[in-house]
Amino acid sequence: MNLSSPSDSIQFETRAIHVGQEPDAATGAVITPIYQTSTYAQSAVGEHRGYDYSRTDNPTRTALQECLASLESGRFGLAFASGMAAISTLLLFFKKGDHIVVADDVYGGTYRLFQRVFTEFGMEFTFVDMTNAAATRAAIRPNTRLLWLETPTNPLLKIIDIAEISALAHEKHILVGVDNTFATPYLQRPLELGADLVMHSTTKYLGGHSDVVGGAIVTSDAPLYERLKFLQNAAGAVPSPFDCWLVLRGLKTLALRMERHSENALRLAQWLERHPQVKRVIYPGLVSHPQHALARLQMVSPRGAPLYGGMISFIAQGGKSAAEKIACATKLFILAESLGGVESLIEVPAAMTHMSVANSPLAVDAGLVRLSAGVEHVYDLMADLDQALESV
Ligand code: P1T
Repeated sequence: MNLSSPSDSIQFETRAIHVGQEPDAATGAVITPIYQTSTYAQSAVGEHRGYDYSRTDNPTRTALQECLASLESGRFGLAFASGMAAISTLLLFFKKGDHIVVADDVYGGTYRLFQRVFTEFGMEFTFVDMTNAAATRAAIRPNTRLLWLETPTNPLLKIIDIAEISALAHEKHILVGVDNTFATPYLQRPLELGADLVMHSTTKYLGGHSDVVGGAIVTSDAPLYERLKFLQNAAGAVPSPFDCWLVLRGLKTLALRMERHSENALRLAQWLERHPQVKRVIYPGLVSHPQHALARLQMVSPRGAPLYGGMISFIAQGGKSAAEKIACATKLFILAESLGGVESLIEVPAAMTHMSVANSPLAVDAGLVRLSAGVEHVYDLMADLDQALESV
């Protein structure tokens, strides 16, 4: 059975466990081995079995790339050493004078890479509220080559209409890239909605256990893939075989975890919205979220149910000092950067993950608290947040 084509009739959960992961041909090992090798024996000069050097290709990485491509309904996957390595490699596809329109709420490291590294090479970036299609259209210039967005965005959880943005970009032959880290392909498949490429920090939900740093790009555009594959090898920001194996292991339970992350987050968000110490809760699954109607349509699991993911942001009564006190007072929610692991995390973006947008138009409210709802029992998570909120 060839499981590597996205058109296969087998379902998402099954593909997560089997695509690219046939039992090992040499030994029958059910789990893809960690091919911890830098190089491969050649039978004659230039004659090998598809692998000549592990920066170029490695069988554990191949398995991961095929599985990721299938889950994102794409033809080609590429794995990288981190989410930032994936974005950096993508930016090498462009050149001096090219213009990129970026959503005005993105991970702080993405903003830093664009504004403080690639502008130095003569590339231009405009940040715009992509929930507004007219504003996005107005930001496009003759030299615009890419529209780049996250949805839900980090950390404000805005929902951007991928189909609408893709349609307006394609009128002008501009590529659309979606950082699908927060939603994961279990909740949202941007390529099916018209995007040209999908990117992930596999560090987050795809790995799922806070024990690996990685990144990925998936596309169905063959020329784009060929160039990115060339750049993956040329620039060399590749993941280790062990790191690929950890992400592969995470993928097997992605569907189960995303169901529970989403269930816990929705219940926590609804509960927080009624809490007297909380001023405002931002969660796409709440009816009060400005793009809730869009989220209901765009964030749909392969089982057909809207699911809104595990990320919640809220503003506490009492602003910055209250936010920092709450983040230090939780016991189960661990105060840490990152997200998407089975354990719940809490952080204050303005002082942590989004320090690099301080004093920019993208600056985040200092009173904003971001939660990554894990898969613990929701009552324990509520009790923990309650005691932290009450302590302020
Ligand atoms: O950390 P790394 O694997 O390099 O991925 C960067 C990245 C890219 N895109 C999004 C949407 C992200 O959230 C991240 C990393 N974010 C955090 C570490 C964080 O706590 O938000």
